[in-house]
Amino acid sequence: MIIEQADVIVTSPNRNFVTLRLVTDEGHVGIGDATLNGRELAVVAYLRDHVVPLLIGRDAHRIEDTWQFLYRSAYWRRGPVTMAAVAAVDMALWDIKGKEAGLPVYQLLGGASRTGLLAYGHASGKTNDELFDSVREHLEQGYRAIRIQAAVPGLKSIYGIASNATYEANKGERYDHEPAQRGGLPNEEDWDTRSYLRHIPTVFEAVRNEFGPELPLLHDGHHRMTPIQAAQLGKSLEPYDLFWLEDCTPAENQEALRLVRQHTTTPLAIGEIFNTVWDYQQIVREQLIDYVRSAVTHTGGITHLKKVLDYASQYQIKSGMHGPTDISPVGMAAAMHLGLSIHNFGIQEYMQHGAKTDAVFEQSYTWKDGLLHPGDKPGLGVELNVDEAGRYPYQRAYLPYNRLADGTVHDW
Ligand code: EZ4
Ligand code: CO
Repeated sequence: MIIEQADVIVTSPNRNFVTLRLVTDEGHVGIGDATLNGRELAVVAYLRDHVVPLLIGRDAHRIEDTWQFLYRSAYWRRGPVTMAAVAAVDMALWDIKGKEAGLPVYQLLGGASRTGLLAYGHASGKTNDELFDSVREHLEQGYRAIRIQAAVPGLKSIYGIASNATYEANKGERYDHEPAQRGGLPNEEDWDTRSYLRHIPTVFEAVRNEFGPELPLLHDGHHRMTPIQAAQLGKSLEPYDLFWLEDCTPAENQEALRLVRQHTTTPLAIGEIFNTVWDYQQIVREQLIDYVRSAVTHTGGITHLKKVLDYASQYQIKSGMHGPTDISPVGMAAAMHLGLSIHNFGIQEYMQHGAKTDAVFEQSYTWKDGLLHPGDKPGLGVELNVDEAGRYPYQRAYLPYNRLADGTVHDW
C-alpha cells in the first residue's frame, strides 16, 4: 500500500488547526494533527517543504520505519516543530492501517484496558462565586474531575481565566477557551508569584468547602514558579488533596523537581511542552513526577508517546495527556485510542471544541457519564471535511506573554 498523495490543510474554524492528509494507491485516506499553537505555519513549512516529498511512494504500512526515517534522517532531532510534523505523519499512518484492517486504532494497540477515559474540564472565575458557577456548570455537563484556575487580586489578566467560562455567558454555545488571540500582536498579561502563592490556597479551601472532599481537583501553575516557590505551593495545597499540580516550574531543568519533591506530597504533572522521551529521562527515572502531560500531537505521534508512557509505567507514572482546544479533534482521537489501550492511563484533559470545529472535523468519539471513548469506526474515527475546512482561512494568532510589575518579561 503506497502513499500517493500528501496534503497539508490549514483551517481556522474556531481557531487554527494544521492537518496532514495522506491518500494511498488503494484509496485509503489517513489524517494527522500537526497543530502547534501560535507557531502553526512553521510546522506547515516543515511538512510541505521537507516531509511531503519523502512520503510520496513510501509503503504506508511501515509506521515504525517511517518514524525512524523521519526522525534520524533529518539529522536535526527533536524540537516542537519537527516532532509535531512527525506526529502528524504517524497519526495518519495509524489511521490508514486501521481503515485497511477494518479496526479502530485502539484494537491495533492491544485492545481496550478500560471502558472509558476519565476526563477533566476547565473551570475558572474572577471571583469565587463566578468560579463556583463554572464548577457547577461543568458538573452538570457530566465532568467528574475539574481544573480550578482563579484570578489573583491585584493582577489584571492572568492565564486560565476564560472571559466566557460558562455556557450561559457564551450564549448557549459550548465555550472554546483559547488563550491565543487572533490578529494583532501578543496580549500582555501581568504576574506576581507572591500574590499568587498567598491567594490560591484560599481558593482551594473555598472550593473544598463548597463542593466537598470527593471531587478530583487539578491546578495548572503554567511554568511560573521557582523550585522553592513550587515547593511552598505544593505544601500549602496539601490539605485540599489535589489530583495534580501541573507545570509548577519550567521543567527544562529536570533536576529542579528534586527540590519540589523533597517538600511536598502534592502529585505533580509535567510535559505539555515536552516533545521526546529524552525530556522525561531523568524525571521519570528519579520518580519526580506522577503524570506525563504530553499530547500525541506534540510528542511524535502514537508511536513515540506510547514508548514514553511504557517507560513511565515502570515507575507507576500515569498518562495525563494535554487536551486543550488547540489539539484538533484528530489529535484528541489519537489520544483516546492510546489512552484506552495502555494500562497506565491516568486522566484525559478535555475541553470540547466549538460548533464550527465540529463541522470541519466529523468525530465518532463520545463523551458519556464523564467518560470519553474513541468509538469503533476503523482508524482514528475522525473525518476531515475538506470543503468546510476551506471556508476558514488561517488567521495569525499569538499566545499571550507575561511581565512583572517592574516590566521584566516572565514565563507565561
Ligand atoms: O496554555 O494549550 O493545561 N493546559 C494548558 C493550555 C496551554 C495552551 C497553550 O497552547 O496549559 O491551556
Ligand atoms: Co497546562
